[in-house]
Amino acid sequence: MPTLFDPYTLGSIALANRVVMAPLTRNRATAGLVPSPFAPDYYAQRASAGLIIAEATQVSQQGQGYQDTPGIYSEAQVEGWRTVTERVHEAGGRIFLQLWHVGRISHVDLQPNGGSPVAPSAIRADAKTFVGGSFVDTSEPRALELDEIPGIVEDFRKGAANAIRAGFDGVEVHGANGYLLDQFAKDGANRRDDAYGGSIENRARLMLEVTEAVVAEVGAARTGIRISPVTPANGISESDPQPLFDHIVDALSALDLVYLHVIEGATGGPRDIQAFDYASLRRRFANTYIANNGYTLDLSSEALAEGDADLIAFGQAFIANPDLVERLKRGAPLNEIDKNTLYGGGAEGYSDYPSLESER
Ligand code: 8OZ
Repeated sequence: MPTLFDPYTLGSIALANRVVMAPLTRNRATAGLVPSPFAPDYYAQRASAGLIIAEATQVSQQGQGYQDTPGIYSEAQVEGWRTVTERVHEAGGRIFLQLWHVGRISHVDLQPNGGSPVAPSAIRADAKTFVGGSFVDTSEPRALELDEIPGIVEDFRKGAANAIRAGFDGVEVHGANGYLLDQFAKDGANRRDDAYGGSIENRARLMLEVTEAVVAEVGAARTGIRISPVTPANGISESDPQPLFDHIVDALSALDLVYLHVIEGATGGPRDIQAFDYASLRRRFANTYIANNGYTLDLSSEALAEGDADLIAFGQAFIANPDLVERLKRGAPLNEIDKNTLYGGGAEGYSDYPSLESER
C-alpha cells in the first residue's frame, strides 16, 4: 500500500513523494506584480514537497482581485518566476503554476482604467477583497459580452505558455473557490441565457474551453485543474453540484489532463459542509487525483491506502513548515502560523519559518 512518502510518477514527471504543497496566496509581489525577491527562498525551502503548486497568479490585469498578487502576462513577471523555478529545480523540487482569473472577486481600484470587474452576470458577490491595505467589499461587476470570452480563453493560453517559458513543470487551471471559471459553472453566479449559461453543458463551457486551450498550448501531461464542488468561498453557490461536476470531470478526463485537484468541502473549513460524492469524480477521472482540505497524516494514509486519492495537498501547514514532509515522516511537531504575516509584507512570516535542521 502506498504511503505519503513513496515516490509517484505524475504523467512523465517523477515526484519524490505524494505530498503536494497547495497554492497559497501571500500578496507579496513587487512593482509590476513580479514575484517578491523572497519568493525564490520561500519556494526553494519547500522543495522537498513531491510537487509545489505555486500561488494563484493572474493571467491578465483584469484577472487580478487582490493587491500585490503576482501575474504571468508580462516579460518582467516571466523573468521573476524564472528565478523561482530555477531555485526549486536546483533544490530537487517540481513546481506547477496556478493560472487565475478572479472574475467578480475584484475591485475597481485594481481593474484596467478603474472599470468594473467582469463576471458571467452582473451579480455582486457577497465577499470581501483586500485592496489598499484593508478588507473591502468587492465591486459591482458587469456581465462579460459574448465576444469578450475568446479573449479570456486567450489570456489563459498565453499565461500557460509564459509559465512554461518561466521554467514551470506544468500549470494548474484555477477552476475553484468562486473565481471566474467557478462563477460561470455555478448557478448562484451565472444567469446567462447564451451558450455560456443555463444548462450544465453551457455553464461548464468556459472552464472546459480554457482547459482545452491550455492543453493545446502546453500539453495534457503538463496541465492540471483545481475544482471545489461545494465550497461557499467568495459567496459562490450551486443548487445541484453533483451532476454539474460529474459532467465537468467526464470532460476533463476526455482531455487527458494529468491531474484533478479537488477541494473537498469548504475551502479551509469543514470537509462535511454538504453531502457530495467525491468517489464519483475519482472514478470518472482516468489520471491522478489530488485530494485537498483538512488532511491529517492519518486521513492521508487512509485515503492513499484505500485508493481514494493518489496525492494529498496540504495548504496551511506548508506556510509555517518549510520541511513539512520531514516533520510528517518523523511525527515531529508543526510550527504555528502567525496570522498577522499571512498577506503582504516581506520575508517575515514568509521565508523565515524554521526547519527542524535550522532549529537545531
Ligand atoms: C486566500 C486569499 C486570497 C485568495 C483561493 C486564490 O482561495 C485564493 C485566495 C486565498 O483560491
